[in-house]
Amino acid sequence: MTAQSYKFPQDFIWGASTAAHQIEGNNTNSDWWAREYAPQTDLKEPSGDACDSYNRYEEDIRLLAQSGLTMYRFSIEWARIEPIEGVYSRAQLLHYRAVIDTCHKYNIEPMVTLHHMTLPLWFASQGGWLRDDAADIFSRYIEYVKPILHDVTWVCTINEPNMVALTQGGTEGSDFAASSLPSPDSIISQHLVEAHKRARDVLSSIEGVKAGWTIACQAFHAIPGCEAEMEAYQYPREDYFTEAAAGDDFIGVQAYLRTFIGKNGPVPIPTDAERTLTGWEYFPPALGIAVHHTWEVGRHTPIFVTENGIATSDDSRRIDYTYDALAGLHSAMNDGITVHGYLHWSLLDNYEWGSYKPTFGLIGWDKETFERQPRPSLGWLGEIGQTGIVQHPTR
Ligand code: IFM
Repeated sequence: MTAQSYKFPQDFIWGASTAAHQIEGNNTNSDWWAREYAPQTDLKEPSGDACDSYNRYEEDIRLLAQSGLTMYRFSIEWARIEPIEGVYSRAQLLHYRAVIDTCHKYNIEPMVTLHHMTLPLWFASQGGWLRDDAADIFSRYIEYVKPILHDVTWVCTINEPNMVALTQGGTEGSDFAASSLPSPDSIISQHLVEAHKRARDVLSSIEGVKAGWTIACQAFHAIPGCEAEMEAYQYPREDYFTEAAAGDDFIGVQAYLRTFIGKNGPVPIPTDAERTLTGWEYFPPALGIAVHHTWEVGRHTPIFVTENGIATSDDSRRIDYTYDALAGLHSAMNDGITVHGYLHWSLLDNYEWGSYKPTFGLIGWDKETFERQPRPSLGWLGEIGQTGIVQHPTR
């Protein structure tokens, strides 16, 4: 039996995502760096040089372009731009402008994230998102960055605000989400929504810009009879943030896994279920489910899949997972949902918040030399980027 192939619209955008702290290396003025190198750190390993993408970004963008993909989502690191409160680095700003220019040089459309998990250490030490003036401080940073975004269309204000609120401002570790999610801090949640709206206002003066934020979607399922418990669990951890994004230019959906909710909250993953290297259940339909849910809760705001992927040491499993996830996405679009594009997490094996073991990359790299090692999944996805046709190589 041959597997089905799926044709996506001509103007559908295909690409891959990364985030600064997870690939650049030496993000020394951030809260994460301080946590990683604290004497009693709770993390398995520090980020160190990461994959040195701070210096090697051109090679990374070139590999992405050569594969056939046409969009690169990366983040600007606030801790580099404003290492001390009120002290801005012109050189760092120009570094990120060079990354945008490099995207254009290779005909790659950039999608720029302004905040992806890590904070400047000074801001985090003063309470971070708990501060009453957090939105003022964040919008001041965006005012500074705005001039380099003059020809960028797609901008994400804050990555996974729901995870930031759950982790009291960004203390997620690599085992996170393998079990139950902590309770979100409601003050942080409110301040994040305020910061997002203020950021959108600042960005709105850029002609043609499309701004949104990107939400970690869990594909929640209720155990029969526990629908009310599921709603109570899901609302502050996800839907609150999706509702706040209704009417934006787009909502970023980031989906990897599903979570069952019973009478007492999340139900453990069955012991015989296949797990990925993050400990999450292998569940590709999560993407289609999350897209449907976000479309409803976000009151039909257009969607962009800004992250989806799998941590695995078996690249053929990455293709299996992505093929099945894309089948769900295709079906959601056939149901009338507007989706602009799909960005795979991740372009490169990345620092997965405390560990390098969960490998998400379409590209691996040598730990000693940083030599890039593109995997077959990069070529496979790149071809989809060119043809819009999703086919499995062996099924
Ligand atoms: O690596 C993370 C990313 O930083 C945010 N979304 C989920 C990814 C995989 O865990």
